Amino acid sequence: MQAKWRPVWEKLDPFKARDDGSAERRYALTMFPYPSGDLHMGHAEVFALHDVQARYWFQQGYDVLNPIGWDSFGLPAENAAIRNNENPAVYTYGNIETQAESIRRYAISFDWSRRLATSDPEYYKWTQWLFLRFYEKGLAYRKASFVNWCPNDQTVLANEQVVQGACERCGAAVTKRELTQWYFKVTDYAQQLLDDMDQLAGKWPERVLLMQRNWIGRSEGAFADFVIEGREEPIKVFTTRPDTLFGATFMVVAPDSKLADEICTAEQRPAFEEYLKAVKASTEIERLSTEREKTGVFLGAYATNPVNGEKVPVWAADYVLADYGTGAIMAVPAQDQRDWDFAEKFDLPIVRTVQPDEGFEGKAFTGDGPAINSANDEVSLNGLGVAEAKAAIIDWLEQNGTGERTVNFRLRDWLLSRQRYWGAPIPIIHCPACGEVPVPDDQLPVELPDLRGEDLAPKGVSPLAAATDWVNVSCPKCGGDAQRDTDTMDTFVDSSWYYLRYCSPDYSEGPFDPEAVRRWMPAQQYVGGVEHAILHLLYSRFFTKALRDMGLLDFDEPFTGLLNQGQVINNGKAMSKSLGNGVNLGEQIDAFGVDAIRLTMVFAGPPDDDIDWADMSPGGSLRFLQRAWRLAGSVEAPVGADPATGDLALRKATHKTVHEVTELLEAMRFNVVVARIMELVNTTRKAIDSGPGAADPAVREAVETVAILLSLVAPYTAEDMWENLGHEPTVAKAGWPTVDPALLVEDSVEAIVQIAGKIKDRLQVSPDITDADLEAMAMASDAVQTALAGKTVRKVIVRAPKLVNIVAG
Ligand code: ANZ
Ligand code: ZN
Repeated sequence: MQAKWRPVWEKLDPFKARDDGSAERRYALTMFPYPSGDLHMGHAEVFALHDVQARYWFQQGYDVLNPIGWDSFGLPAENAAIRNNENPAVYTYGNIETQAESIRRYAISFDWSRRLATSDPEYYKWTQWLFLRFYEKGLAYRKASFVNWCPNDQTVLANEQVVQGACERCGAAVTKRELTQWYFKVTDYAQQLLDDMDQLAGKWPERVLLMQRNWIGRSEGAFADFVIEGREEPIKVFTTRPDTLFGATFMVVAPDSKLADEICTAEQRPAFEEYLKAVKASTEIERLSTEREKTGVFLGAYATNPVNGEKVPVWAADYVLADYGTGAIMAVPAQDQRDWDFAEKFDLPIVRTVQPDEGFEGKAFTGDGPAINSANDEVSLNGLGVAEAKAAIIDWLEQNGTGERTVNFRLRDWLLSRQRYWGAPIPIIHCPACGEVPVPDDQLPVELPDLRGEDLAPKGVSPLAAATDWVNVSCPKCGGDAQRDTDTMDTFVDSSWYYLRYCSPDYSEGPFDPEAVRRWMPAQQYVGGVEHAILHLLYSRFFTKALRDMGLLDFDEPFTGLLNQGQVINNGKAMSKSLGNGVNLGEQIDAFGVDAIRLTMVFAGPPDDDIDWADMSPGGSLRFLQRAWRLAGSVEAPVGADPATGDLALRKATHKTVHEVTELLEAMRFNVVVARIMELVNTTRKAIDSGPGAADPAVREAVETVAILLSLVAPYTAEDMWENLGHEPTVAKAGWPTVDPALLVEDSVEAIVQIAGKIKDRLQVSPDITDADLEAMAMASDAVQTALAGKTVRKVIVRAPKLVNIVAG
């Protein structure tokens, strides 16, 4: 069937977006693959689910944009290139061809004319162009800071790419390095990223919204100023509990902050330096762990608590992070367990300022309660609950000029520099005279020089730095000797805007044609893995908002629908090389065919559940498809036979199926859709073999319906059925069957007969039975007669067609 239909479809090209205003538009987007080898079972699942939605929209007559491309920059290609002594393009484009062929075979309804790859110079030209627009707006900037460093991949990592202290890609323990790097100012959009989630409520999975909310991590609180002897600037701390200020008995600053280095006294310096070394070797996860024994050093300095004038010692300890809040905290051991542990260990004072509940036996008390020990000459919090006490003390701080109300976010700026080769070069030139100079737009793209093999090996600086011919350029501003930036962009930059490029992939005046984007965006459906719940989706949302503020887009959110498919696992475990439990997609397709694999994926369960391949039966799927296919060969009624003259029961079954399947598709209950198609196949087979027979026009109607519904999941089988039914290809555009509401009326409904509130019988009755007829039927029931034996009927209450209640005694 594959050999037969592929050329036919390729010629018809039925899935090309028309974009001509002839129908309402829909944008069906699926996360584009990374070209590492051939397609795998995970791709097969996500594409199968995505295609149910896309093909449903095609059948409904929408003008659907369903594009495909490749997220083709990144480390695996570079590592393969080092191994094979070649340029990463060889691996990348080889795999893209392999995957493209597999996707075509898998018959996903993509519009191939829009195909793109982020490593194409025509694509990354615009990635660089976008970077420059961000740069002009101050949304891309360089700063020196301690960054996550993967010692194995020899590159920095974004916070998002550090999973439990390890490199997301290779699993090596991540350490810290001080480097000057490029950042995107995502934090400027923290509040909007949070607020606009209201637009996604009910359209995105709740857990994804929750993950984003937590990642953004909004905290309301205050800054408070602690003055240090001999230092003009006070130390600002960020606290979510300003009400506990009277209990702040010491301060802690992040050991790896400038502040710690600056205020440490000469006497304490050796101990501090020693401590700092140990801190740098530990991960953020370790540092924030509450389990771990607290460590720290006294910096030799004292600060003044602004509310009570007490002198409190300033310590450095690794549980305070340099890049959160101000990198310094006021420690309140009585109300914060971390501070309590620290105070106990180093023998620092503890003063309760919130009265714990009766019988409280813990250490730090974090609950609500009346403030105690919290008054100075001007303000008293005593007796106030936490919320009122916060408000009162912030007012006082603001009046005194020693603090202010503020909001803090956990979200940090996006570190985008990578010291690797296979990415979009950062289009900046460093000139000794002019500083950072953007590459002029008309010189884009800054193309990668042709490096290969050992040239690409990780060295801790970008491999591009060694390509001196490429690096050394004249400054676009002054013409003097200057050097290109040698870092490349995080590949998440590439994938933050590809969905916009799809709208006009050949546009040469900019990254996208604003008119085309206006026509297609936002995408109503985005299908992909939950592993992108934070990074990719947050970055794409940030890009959308930033581009909107530059006047390039006119919407707030790029994806108004989101479906996260589950994982395909095997024997209860994620497939992996080390477990040897991988399942080869190509072999599965060879054994069972594309349709059976697709059907198995869709039928396995709700789309967001994991699929354990060990429990699946692609052979069973194949047998079902053969059963469905045989129906088409059985039909004897001619094309165009009027179904109205056909068997009523079968017609009702057909129309009810379409009605239910439509609702199920809208609710994305794709597995139940398959179950309903299976039922209709069985009903139709019965009608042929032992009902009205193959010549009945209702049979043709039923089988044509099966073919159309099945086309969403099993395109080859459906196309073959369609041909056997006497139609021209393609069934994919046959049109969604219309439901005759008259045929949805049930033949009979169930009426319940009760005596003294107890059910005695159930009757199948016409939905429009009269009260009198229903009462007569109830009284004639054997079960009712038996139950009434020897009793007198006092009253009969009838609610046709559902209920008869008999009172007897
Ligand atoms: C005093 C205090 C008393 C605090 C109390 C909490 C409870 P979230 O909610 O996550 O924003 N903090 C501030 N900056 C920090 C840093 N750089 N590293 C580690 N901890 C830091 O947490 C804010 C709270 O975390 C702040 O409020 C501060 O401790 C601490 F009973 O200030 B709190
Ligand atoms: Zn210059």
